[in-house]
Amino acid sequence: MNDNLTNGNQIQIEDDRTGIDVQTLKRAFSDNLFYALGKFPEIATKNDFYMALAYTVRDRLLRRWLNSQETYLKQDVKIVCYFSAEYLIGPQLGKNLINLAIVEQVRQAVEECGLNLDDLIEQEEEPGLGNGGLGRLAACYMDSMATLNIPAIGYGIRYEFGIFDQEICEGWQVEITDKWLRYGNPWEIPRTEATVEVGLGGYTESFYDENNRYRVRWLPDRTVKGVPYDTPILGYKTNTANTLRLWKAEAPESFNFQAFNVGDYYGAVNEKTYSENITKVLYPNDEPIQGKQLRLEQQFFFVSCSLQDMIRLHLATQENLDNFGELFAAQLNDTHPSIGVAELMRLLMDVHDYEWEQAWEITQKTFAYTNHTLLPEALEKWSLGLFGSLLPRHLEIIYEINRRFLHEIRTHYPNDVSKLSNFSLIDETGEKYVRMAHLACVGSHAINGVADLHTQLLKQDVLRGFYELFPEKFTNKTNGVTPRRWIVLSNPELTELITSKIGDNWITHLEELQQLEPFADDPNFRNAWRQMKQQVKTRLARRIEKRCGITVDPNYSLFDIHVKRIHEYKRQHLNVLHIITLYNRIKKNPNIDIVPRTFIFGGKAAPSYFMAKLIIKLINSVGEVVNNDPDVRGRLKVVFIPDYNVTNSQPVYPAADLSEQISTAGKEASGTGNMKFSLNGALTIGTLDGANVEIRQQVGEENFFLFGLKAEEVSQMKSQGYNPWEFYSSNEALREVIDQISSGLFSPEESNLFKPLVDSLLYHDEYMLLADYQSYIDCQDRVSEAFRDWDNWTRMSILNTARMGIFSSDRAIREYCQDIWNVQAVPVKLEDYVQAKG
Ligand code: 475
Repeated sequence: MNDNLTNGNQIQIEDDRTGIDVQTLKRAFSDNLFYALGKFPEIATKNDFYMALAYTVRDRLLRRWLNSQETYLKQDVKIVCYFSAEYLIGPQLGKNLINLAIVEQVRQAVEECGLNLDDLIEQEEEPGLGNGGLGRLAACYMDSMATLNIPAIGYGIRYEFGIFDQEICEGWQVEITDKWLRYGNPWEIPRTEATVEVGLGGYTESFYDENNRYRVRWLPDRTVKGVPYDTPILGYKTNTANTLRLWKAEAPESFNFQAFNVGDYYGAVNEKTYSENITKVLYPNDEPIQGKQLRLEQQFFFVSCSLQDMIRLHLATQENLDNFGELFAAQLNDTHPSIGVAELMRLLMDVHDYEWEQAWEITQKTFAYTNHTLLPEALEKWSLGLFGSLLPRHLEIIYEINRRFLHEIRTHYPNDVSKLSNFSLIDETGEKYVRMAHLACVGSHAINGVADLHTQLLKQDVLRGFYELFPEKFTNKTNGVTPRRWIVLSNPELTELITSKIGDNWITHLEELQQLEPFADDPNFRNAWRQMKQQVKTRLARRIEKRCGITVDPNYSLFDIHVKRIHEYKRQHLNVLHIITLYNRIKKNPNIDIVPRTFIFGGKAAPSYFMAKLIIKLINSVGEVVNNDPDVRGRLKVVFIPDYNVTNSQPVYPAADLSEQISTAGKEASGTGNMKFSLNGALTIGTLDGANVEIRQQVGEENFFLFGLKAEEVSQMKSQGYNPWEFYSSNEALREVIDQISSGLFSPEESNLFKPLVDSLLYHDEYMLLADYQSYIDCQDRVSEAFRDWDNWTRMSILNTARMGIFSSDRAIREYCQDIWNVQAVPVKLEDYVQAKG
């Protein structure tokens, strides 16, 4: 303890909750263990230690967090409100240590307590509040906004159960409830004082107010309370800490009392359960589920809570809402929050007395919409019946938006009635639906896709009419990922190597990775690079051994990795066709000279998506045969890593030699895993789809393995009547592979097991695997040949990392700020900010 007494007789004791020297950290850690967890070290569990450390770290970012909020409130600054039904922020401890720049002190402090920092970091249960790319993008953007000192609030849903945990039993996916809150969440603070109420159901009535103005009011038949839970999102080495505000649904007390008074105790409790259901569970589909009332309730609930919250914040410093759109930029992360357009109109008109025209101007100025998908079946729509019974007032408002909009259409296209039904916010082609993408498009001042190709296809295809009508609204914002999590935290070996050559400025200015280019020709650097790769591959190999009981060779085997949600359009099964093709070559000639490969898969299938689950089973079944065939002699290994999530993905990206990005061209909006791989020095085998196109442009054609049909060739071939059978019957190797799957070679106990998959390929092949098969195999052969030349492979690997700088989410956020949000950075002061030493 005397270590805190310094400078002779001038006594300085660092605050237990802010000091960041090793001794203070140790004391804070044991204080938290005692006072927050109520444990002596002797009886503390690993989780107690994790919690004590998490509180110790949280203490150290609270000052920044509160100062940030105070700064935003005092100055009239414009705030970005990111509206997203999903956030996949991943574990927080490691990230916060990096952003506070206190990793080494903390490592030493816990070591001196006889603990290991990496073990404690691994103890954290991540908040799996999203399905995949869309939710993870929201998390990267929150990180970048904080790092760039952009005032921001992330609004979303605090699901009690996030995305299910996946186990693999006999090769099949089994879903386990994600009880992420079981042991407590040290990062969130409930703000019950900011609770709001949300109505649902009921009816509307019109009336004349005291000024004899015609008005409408909504009389909901039930209300739900929204309680905000706040998580600080600290930027990297800056004072800005923004808020992720997630809403939990609770029953209003009044219901309980009312029912209790009439003695209906059961009814009261039932009502409570019903209300709280709204934020109970994340829908585990990465495509929308049509027609589920609870899903619409979730969307409306969090959007209404958030807009009411913004209005409250606004009116704390402003006289009225006239300049709401000047002080808030609300970004709609896909159509999931697009009901916000109607809800803001309702709040402005029915609650705050605005006239339609001014309310509409404010609404359009406030919202902007990001589209994330080209799959037509993924466009959200709600049947009028369901919509009207849950949100009667919003349906009226949507009708009025539509009436005015279609009036514009009529003037714009006077002689074309077909335009009316194409543009209408209401789909009247069969059963009637509200089209959420149309609502988002008319209610926003900006619309963007998430990669160049995706934005082009939106303009040509999915949102073509809207593009013709308002071309000025459309922009592209190619996705990006945060280098803090996806390089610094996930790949310390690479971080150190890069920094040893070019310093560490690249962590916030990722373009500076360019400075690595000259080192691609330096034999010493290449050696160091290869060793680094070997080291991280060995790390992953150990995990695989532990987790799956499969031994893989990190030294000579090419790590060929395919991780993402399981989906037919992402074509994990095309990868399987390649594995079987190689297997057949070995079986025909056991002494064949083949480049050893480890095929690593990971990803969850939506629980109701039969074909995706069958693909998981196929991967595992093929693995079972290939991994255990003595003829293979370990040259091919197939691994399925269970429960792919942010935590489990972090050791995966750094260890890849080859990144599989093989979606059918025109189907993957962008991809972000593709960026994480290439940034970590993997080479990509990919189609010209999503951001692959731009990645290839950046890294150079010669450093990218391209194959397959292009988007326009896909649609051309489709329109000419694509026949997969022709490819099957004319390609011997392909035929053999398909026949083996159908014959039960990989499912001896049930030979018909994979029939649905085979039939789908032979008779429909929606995603054109058979058309792309030969091109894929040829390209994989080029990959193998290239891998034999280790030195050149390493060179290509270095060039990939060096040229990937533009795929930082910092770059993406700067573009959103300039082109869509019109917001500026606001530096936050911290008088007693204690700089990290050394
Ligand atoms: C794209 N999720 C990627 C990524 O832009 C892209 C849909 C409905 C309900 C719940 N979740 C979803 C998505 O649509 C999604 O994740 N889309 C992905 O967004 C970020 O990189 O290509 O597929």
